Amino acid sequence: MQKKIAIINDISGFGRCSVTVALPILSAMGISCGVVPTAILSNHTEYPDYSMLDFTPYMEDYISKWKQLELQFDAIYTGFLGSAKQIAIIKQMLSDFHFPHVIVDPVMGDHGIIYDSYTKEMCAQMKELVRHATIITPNVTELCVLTDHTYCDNLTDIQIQNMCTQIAKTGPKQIVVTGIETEDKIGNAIYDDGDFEIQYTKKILPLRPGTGDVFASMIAGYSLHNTNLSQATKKASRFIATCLETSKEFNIPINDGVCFEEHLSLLFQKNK
Ligand code: PXL
Repeated sequence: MQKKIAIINDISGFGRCSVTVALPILSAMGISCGVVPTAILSNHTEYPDYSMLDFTPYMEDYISKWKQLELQFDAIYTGFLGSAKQIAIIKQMLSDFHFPHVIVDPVMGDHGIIYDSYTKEMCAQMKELVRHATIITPNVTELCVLTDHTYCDNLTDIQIQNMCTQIAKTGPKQIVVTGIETEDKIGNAIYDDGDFEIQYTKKILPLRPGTGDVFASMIAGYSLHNTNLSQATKKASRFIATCLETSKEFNIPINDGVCFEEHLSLLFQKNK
């Protein structure tokens, strides 16, 4: 049976992030996708300028139609949120529908810096949403926000494990912490219901916006294919490494994100 996922994320018109990443990746993985937009932007916020329409006022009506249609999903996957009220709307959606898998990518910032459009209130609300998740995929910056730690780019393995344990006590039993940087390697920490490991791979520079969206989309997809979290993380980071090599080879500007289109066939169903 084909699996179905509800993607709650922004539409950034340009720059390969959020919905323009999640839709192709999850579709290639053989999953049927529905989309609830949280905001519509001309381009993502890492470019020097952007315009943004907050979709909050339309979301409740939009979701109520899905309810009327009695749509059912195997999973919900949330990413970039455009306002604090959206969290309340999404929490309501969680109780109105039954989602066996709740994947929350707590998009708030990167490299110690919170994105321009994320207020303190939104970060606080994100912590609340995370409590309802089955899987979360924070980067190190987001891990620090979620656990009330000052940002630090050289956390020890034990610190990361303790922070995961702290979050797991509040809800999500599966956590992947992305973007753990050493000089020449990049790591993902996997916390899976008490088990903990860190997988390191070669760092392929430059790092690019939208990488976290490729990663979280694949983790969402693999959770629906019942791939264990450690294997899913390995496969996602291998795929991203391949795409980053191509991005470099094609001279894709950094802000234009991860060039994944050339490699989508690697995700087709035979590989699931
Ligand atoms: O990739 C994360 C992301 C999602 N959505 C918007 C963003 C970013 C990162 O910059 O700006 C609008």
